[in-house]
Amino acid sequence: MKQHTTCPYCGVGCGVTAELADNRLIAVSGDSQHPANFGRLCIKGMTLPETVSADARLQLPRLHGQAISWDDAMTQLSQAITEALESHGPDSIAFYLSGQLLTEDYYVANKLMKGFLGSAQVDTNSRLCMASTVAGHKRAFGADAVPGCYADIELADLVILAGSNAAWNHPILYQRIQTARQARPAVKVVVIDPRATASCDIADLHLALRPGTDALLFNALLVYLADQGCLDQQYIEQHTQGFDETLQQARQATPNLQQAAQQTDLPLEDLTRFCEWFASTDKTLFLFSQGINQSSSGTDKVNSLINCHLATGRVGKPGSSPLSLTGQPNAMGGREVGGLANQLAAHMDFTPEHIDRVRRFWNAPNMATAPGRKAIDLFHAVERGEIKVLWIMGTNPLVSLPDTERVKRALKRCEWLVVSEPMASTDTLNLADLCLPSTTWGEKNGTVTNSERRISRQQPLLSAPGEARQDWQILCDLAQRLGFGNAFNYQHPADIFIEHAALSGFENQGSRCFDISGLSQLDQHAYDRLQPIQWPVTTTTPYGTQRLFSENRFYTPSGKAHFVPVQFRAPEQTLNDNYPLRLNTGRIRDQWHTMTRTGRSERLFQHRSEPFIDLHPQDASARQISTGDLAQVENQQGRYIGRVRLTTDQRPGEVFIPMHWNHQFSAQGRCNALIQPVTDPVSGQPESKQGAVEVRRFPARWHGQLLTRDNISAQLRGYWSRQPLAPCQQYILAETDWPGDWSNWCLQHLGQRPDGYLENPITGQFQAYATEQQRLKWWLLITPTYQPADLRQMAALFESPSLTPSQRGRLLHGLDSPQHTQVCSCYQVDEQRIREAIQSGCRSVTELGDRLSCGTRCGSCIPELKALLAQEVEHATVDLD
Ligand SMILES: Nc1nc2c(c(=O)[nH]1)N[C@H]1C(S)=C(S)[C@@H](COP(=O)(O)OP(=O)(O)OC[C@H]3O[C@@H](n4cnc5c(=O)[nH]c(N)nc54)[C@H](O)[C@@H]3O)O[C@H]1N2
Ligand SMILES: Nc1nc2c(c(=O)[nH]1)N[C@H]1C(S)=C(S)[C@@H](COP(=O)(O)OP(=O)(O)OC[C@H]3O[C@@H](n4cnc5c(=O)[nH]c(N)nc54)[C@H](O)[C@@H]3O)O[C@H]1N2
Ligand code: SF4
Ligand SMILES: [Mo]
Repeated sequence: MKQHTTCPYCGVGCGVTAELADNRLIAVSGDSQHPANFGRLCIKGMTLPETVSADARLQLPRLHGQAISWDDAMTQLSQAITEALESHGPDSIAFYLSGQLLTEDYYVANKLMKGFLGSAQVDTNSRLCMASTVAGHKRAFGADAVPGCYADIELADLVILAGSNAAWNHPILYQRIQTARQARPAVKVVVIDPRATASCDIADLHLALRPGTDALLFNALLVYLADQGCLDQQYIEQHTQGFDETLQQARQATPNLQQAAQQTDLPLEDLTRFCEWFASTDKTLFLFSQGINQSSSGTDKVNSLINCHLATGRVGKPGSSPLSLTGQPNAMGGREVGGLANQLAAHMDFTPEHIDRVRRFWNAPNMATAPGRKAIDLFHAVERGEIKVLWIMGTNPLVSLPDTERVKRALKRCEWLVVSEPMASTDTLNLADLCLPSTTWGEKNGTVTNSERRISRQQPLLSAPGEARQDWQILCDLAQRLGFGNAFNYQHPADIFIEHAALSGFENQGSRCFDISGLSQLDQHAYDRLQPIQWPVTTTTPYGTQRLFSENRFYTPSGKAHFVPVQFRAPEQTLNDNYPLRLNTGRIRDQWHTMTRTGRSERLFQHRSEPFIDLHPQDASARQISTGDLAQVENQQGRYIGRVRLTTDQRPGEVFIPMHWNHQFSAQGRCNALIQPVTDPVSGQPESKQGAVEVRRFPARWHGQLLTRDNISAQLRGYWSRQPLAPCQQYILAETDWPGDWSNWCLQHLGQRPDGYLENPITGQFQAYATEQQRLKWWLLITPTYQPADLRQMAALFESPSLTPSQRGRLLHGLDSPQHTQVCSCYQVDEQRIREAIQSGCRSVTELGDRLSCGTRCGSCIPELKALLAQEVEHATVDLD
């Protein structure tokens, strides 16, 4: 059976065709009809079947570690909420939600809190993600509305990627840019990012600016546009306000390009070229993401780039717009239902008029009347003990919020920490008092909205494991118990969606941009068959709306767009003698956030299998660190340990670490241990990309590689990182002191002395294994220096029902081939094979694909293939396929 649904990962929002049999997801492919991806999927989408099995799922509610019934769980929760309400008032209860909930879940949570419990203490992980763009849009357009659409990619002559590594994080959109550029070679691509990322592969110009200086760059562009007479004067006069002050402000700090080049650390020539291209290209599409948003001046950065678009009249025109790339699959849906603490619902605010309107629509007994706390402040209130019941849904804040130790203190302090989560073990869930098993992708039924305002259906494909429930149902159950049953009597997600659609049109009359009242008449049948559609959807635009503001009417009081004067501010986390390195954090190609789902796929670990530290060779040699060493990144608040990779892709003085690793997969791999909780004053978004740190070599005395049948993370000390292999778990270990007796060490840490071992006192190597009823239990290799090996063949011995003598011999003597970085995850082709193929004559990505298949499926590894070609072949003629 085939079923159309939507990918649960990034904000591209690709359509997925799922193939099912016997309640199993057999295969997925790209939905050729879906306008986001037209049949393509990236590696994360393609590996969905590897991540949906019922093992590792939370199947029953748990209270303080004990399984309990749903009835007991919800009774206890409703009592706790009632008590908190009575003793401490509504602001002692809080929800922390997620851009990965479906719109229907989100709507119900927001309605319950803001309309019925009477508190606006609801915030979401979108605060860490899109809050600066939301605030920037509202300041410029009067509404949080994305003017452009994906079809602009094929129309644009200049595509700018600012603070976005789309090649890895929005791969299908990146491929659309790549294809457009092949079709029309005149198309130019500019990447603005302190690092040279995979996205630079198709860049005609890479501006490796000093971190945090984007607003200076865009201010300089504005001044340039004015000085060169490249403004759209008519547009500025008729459709905008605030231009003169804005230009004046920009000019004050950045009077000319020479100065700007100095301030941003860019070659004047490159900066000038960028300004010339922008000035002379009408069809300019400006894509931006977390390098812009996650900053203590994120909202200003957003407005400074929108200012340049307003100054040239390039908003909502074909091929010409600012277009924010949203991260999570339903970041947009959350904004539509008002999931942020400073929003109401359906793009309404906390004004008396809007509060009253929502109150009447919901028939709400306890409307919240003022905005609640934004995420960072909310967790600080939790730390102070002001929040008695905190309910976290669909996010893992112990990993993703800045200042991990402080978040941990807060979570431990909270009297009633409730976490709804599909997985059995996550860093946050493991601190919860009450764990509620939720469904997840594949079981959920509802809608998500992607970066271009397109609403798509996620369909239920599989039955929920154990007693997992839909998030909206859990919320409605609570609402019933609190006496609000009538307002939460939904039978199906369609009922919720229709109410949400009706609210968007309620007393709207064109006053609010978000209007999907055209969908408020759907019945369940039509909802189930809803085709992807872009909002607004009204009676006059029943088929949706591709671009916004094409008619130059904005949602500000004057109807005009606002220029926002921007004064540059440097990052708040300042470098000093103790912490002289700038810490950048972000994503890798094959993992999704805190790895709760992608971390279940063996394949997705082959590209990067350990927490790592990208370091410039100059910084490394100054600290006597070599490639492959373990190192610790540290500052006054925390520590991160990872494997060093030397790279000149970033400037000296800058360090990059991934955001993904956490205590389920490593000893000290949580990057947010190092980020201070400083935020943008307008949006409240944390400055996640500009930490201040020092790096030191981790003084390992020995290195271990361990395969075990069980997850034994809790028993390990020192450095460890874990990755799943099909039949077992693989650990990489390191410690700073040498144990006297390895056999004892095994007993202590692995629960059993070896059945067989081999120790070489000269080299210091120790190799051992243990069995349980003839089956392999664990295998261990200790070496004084780290020699990574591909252990997949050794791991296969876990499948042997009874180890033969020759297998036992292999366990002590054999070692698989050295480990090489996997480049193509689809066809599992590693770096070594690719280098060999190049050495034996392959000269292009196509030839590599013909020989090894690499790069021929999802295409995400093509930038890496090209980089290897360039490294291996001097003056290689590399195809741009
Ligand atoms: N593979 C994968 N894809 C994902 C996700 C994932 O976890 N894994 N997550 C999704 C989510 S929720 C999001 S929000 C998006 C994020 O997508 P992106 O924004 O592309 O992701 P990041 O890697 O966090 O950051 C992008 C770039 O910002 C750069 N940067 C750092 N500081 C600055 C600066 O001061 N100025 C500029 N111009 N750039 C800077 C970094 O070097 C980095 O390359 O990805 C989505 N897609
Ligand atoms: N330093 C640094 N920190 C960052 C970032 C960065 O670039 N640098 N990026 C930030 C950004 S942009 C983002 S979006 C966040 C992401 O950070 P998080 O939101 O914390 O990360 P996820 O791993 O996506 O967490 C989602 C959780 O919800 C669970 N889940 C999945 N499906 C469902 C469901 O249907 N219902 C429920 N109830 N739960 C579900 C998952 O198993 C997982 O535990 O991280 C932010 N933090
Ligand atoms: S690009 Fe994003 S939405 Fe599309 S398949 Fe990949 S992760 Fe899923
Ligand atoms: Mo995000």
